[in-house]
Amino acid sequence: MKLYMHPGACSLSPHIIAKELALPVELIAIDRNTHRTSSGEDFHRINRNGYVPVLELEDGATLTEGPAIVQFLADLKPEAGLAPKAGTVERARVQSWLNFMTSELHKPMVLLFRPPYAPVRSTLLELVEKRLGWVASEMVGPYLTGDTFTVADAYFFVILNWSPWLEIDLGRWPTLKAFMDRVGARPAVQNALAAEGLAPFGDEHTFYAPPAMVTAERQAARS
Ligand SMILES: N[C@@H](CCC(=O)N[C@@H](CS)C(=O)NCC(=O)O)C(=O)O
Repeated sequence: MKLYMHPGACSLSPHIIAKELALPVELIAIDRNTHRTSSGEDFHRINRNGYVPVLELEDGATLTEGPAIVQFLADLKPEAGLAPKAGTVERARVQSWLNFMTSELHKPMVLLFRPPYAPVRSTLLELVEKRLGWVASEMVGPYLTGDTFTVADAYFFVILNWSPWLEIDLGRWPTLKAFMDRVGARPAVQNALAAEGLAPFGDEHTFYAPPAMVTAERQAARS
């Protein structure tokens, strides 16, 4: 299988799940400026929406939309328990979290990265922080649905990892900071981060960024 991705973007979520399941996945990085692969292939021919992640199966079929991709991967090895059996209330709870992540957090956070949305930045930020506060108040176990790590946790980890760039202080919610550290300590997560060339940064090594950004941050801290 091939995973079309940008380092550290939402495509890191299915990448983490592939590592958790020890599924061989070839990473195909898309140039953010040219929208091409390193071999020059036009990414819009693979996903006409132009965004990652895209999972390409062995027969050439493609799957888009992160929440669908992670469930597809988890169902390849149900014994790993990354997604409960389809049709159960437990599975619906995981899907509920995936849907919450994609619509209530991922989308407004992506807009916060885009200059045209600068005029509504404070409104978007307020909404995102309200939603984060709600998740923090809902979490009673180490993971979103309780004691078991699921595909929804990988997605949440990736989204939370964007906090420093959006100037969201995760320290406001110790539960979420502890969640980041807990998920970041998983060997499969570390493998996926390393494979994307992402290194820990900041005093507490909670977040991960490409080396160029880490170097810039260290230089800024020294000056
Ligand atoms: N609805 C899509 C959204 C994917 C998405 O927002 N991808 C971003 C990276 S996190 C992207 O590729 N942006 C580049 C672009 O839109 O050109 C999903 O959940 O998979």
